[in-house]
Amino acid sequence: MLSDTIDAVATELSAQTSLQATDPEIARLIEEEERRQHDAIRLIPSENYASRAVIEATGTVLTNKYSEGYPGRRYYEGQQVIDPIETLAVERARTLFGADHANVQPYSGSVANLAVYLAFTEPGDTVMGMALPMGGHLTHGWPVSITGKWLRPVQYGVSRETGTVDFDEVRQLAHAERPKLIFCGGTAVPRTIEFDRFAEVAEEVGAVLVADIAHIAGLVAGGAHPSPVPHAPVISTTTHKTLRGPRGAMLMCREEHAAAIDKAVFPGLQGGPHDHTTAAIAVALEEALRPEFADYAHRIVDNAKALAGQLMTRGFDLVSGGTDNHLILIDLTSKGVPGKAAAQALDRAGLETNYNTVPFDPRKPFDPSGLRIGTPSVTTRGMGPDEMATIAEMIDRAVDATRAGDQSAIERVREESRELASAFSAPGIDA
Ligand code: DSN
Repeated sequence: MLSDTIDAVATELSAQTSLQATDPEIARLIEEEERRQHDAIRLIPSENYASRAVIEATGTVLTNKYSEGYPGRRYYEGQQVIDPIETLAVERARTLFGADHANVQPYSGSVANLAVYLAFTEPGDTVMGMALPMGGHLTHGWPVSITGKWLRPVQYGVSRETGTVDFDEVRQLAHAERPKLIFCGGTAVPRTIEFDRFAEVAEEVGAVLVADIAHIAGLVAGGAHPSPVPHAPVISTTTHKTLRGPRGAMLMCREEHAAAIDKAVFPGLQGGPHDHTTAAIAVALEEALRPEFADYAHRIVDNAKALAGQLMTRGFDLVSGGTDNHLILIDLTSKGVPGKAAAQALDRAGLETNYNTVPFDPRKPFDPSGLRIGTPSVTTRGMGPDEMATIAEMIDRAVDATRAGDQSAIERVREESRELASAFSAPGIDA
């Protein structure tokens, strides 16, 4: 037992020495990033801390292997180990989400979405998705994306009054434009995605509904958000956000679409899958299948609600008036501070966020009115409602200091945020 531990420590040390010896500059920068992630209060809603086990799986000899094709049907030999790894990942995804079919090979969420277009559309076809400034994603048909250039996108948004999806608009647009695909989900959606209502509209117009659950996959897995599986024949997700896996993506679908989806991913868009990522996805899915993950998912939402409540008490305007999930979109207009200036000052204060457009934003995307924050990372570190109150107070002070140009106040928040961070370990990072 003791010798196993010594061997493990020796292996780890030799791996570190090896990177250090080969490329001390990169080794130092990685170490610096590790320290930065440890010392900051990370509030970007699409980020998280992957477990040590997930990180270990990504840094393995699996990166040396080519395995174009699928388990049992490869174009390269030597798949004795890769096949069971990919099969495990696929089976765990199917079990966790209750899906008929899973493809774990897409390199990223954008590529996963492109595979969906390839499987179901021809260039020039009409597709529908949420507009990027309303909370959608680039690949849901935004004009600068290939999906906006090579297809004919029609875009829905949110109601000016409620900040939530306007289903009258969705229905009207779908009936008028008859899209082949309807994407639901997005990157700045603080409310429950009503998959059932999107499915009704899709069925009325004969469109395929695609649920992009990249942001909320972990919440769905843990039962803290309704599942798209009964309603959406195709589901796209990344694996590194609330799901806490490695950088990667998955597609899930009903059996009738399995062949088209697989063909679109490989050979349609990609060559060899990233087997080290596949293994790490399998590990993350195993972690997400454990009962404690459901507790984690619910705590993310509890924390977001607590943080939202505290911010509103302090006079912050939240798009849609709050949150149902992991994400909060703050409209800073009433605070008299633009989103970018606030995000940059908060970063200096050790509170990592990102500036974001808010629906109907009068400002430009590179300097918008909003701030997007979320609770996956702080929840992973074990923080709870008390810490959310402290974080809201620090955000409030930093935003006031930004308006007043008070650098020393930002510095004081920096000290306090570092102290808060140091009280909670960060998985995957040695203290
Ligand atoms: N970039 C991701 C996010 O931050 O939400 C979406 O692709």
